[in-house]
Amino acid sequence: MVVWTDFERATIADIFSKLDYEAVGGATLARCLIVYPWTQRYFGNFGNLYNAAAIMGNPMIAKHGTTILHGLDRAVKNMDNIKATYAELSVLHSEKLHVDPDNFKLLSDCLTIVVAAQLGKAFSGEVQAAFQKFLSVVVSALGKQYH
Ligand code: HNI
Repeated sequence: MVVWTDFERATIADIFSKLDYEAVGGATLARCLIVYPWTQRYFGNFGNLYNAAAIMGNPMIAKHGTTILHGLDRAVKNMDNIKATYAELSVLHSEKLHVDPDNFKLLSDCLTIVVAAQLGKAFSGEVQAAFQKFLSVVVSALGKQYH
C-alpha cells in the first residue's frame, strides 16, 4: 500500500479543489494529442483532429478531458485504495479500448504541465513531487489489469 504524508494528502486535495475540471481536462487531453500525435488513434470517432487548433477547439475532446479529470477525482477520494478504485477502468482501457498503457504516463505529464501553468509560483518543487507521486500511483493502477 502506498504511504502518504499529511503534506501529500493536503496538497493533492488542495490542487484538485482548485482545478476547473472542464478547462484543465480539455487542455490536458488536447496537449497530449498535440505533443504525442500517435495518441490520436484512439479518438478516431471524435471528429476533426486535423491540427493543433482543431484539437483545441474540438468539443468532444474538451468533454472527454473533463471525463478523465472526473476519473482522477475518484483516486483523490480514495487515496488509500487507488488500485482497487481503478480495477474496472484498467480492464476497460486494456480489453475494450486497447489503449497502450504507456500513454497513461504521457497524459499525466501533460496534466502536470497544465497544472503547473495554472498554479504558477504555488507549484513548488515539493508540490510537484506530491502531485507526480499521486499521478504515478494512478498510472500504475490503471496499468494493473494489463496482461
Ligand atoms: Ni481514458 C474512456 C479515465 C487515460 C483513452 N477514460 C475513459 C473514461 C474514463 C477515463 C473515466 C470513461 C469510461 C466509461 O465510459 O466508463 N483515462 C481515464 C484516466 C486516465 C485515462 C483517469 C489517465 C489519467 N484514456 C487515457 C489515455 C487514453 C485514453 C492516455 C488514450 C491515449 N479513455 C480513452 C478512450 C475512452 C476512454 C478512447 C473512450 C472514449 C469514448 O467515449 O469513446
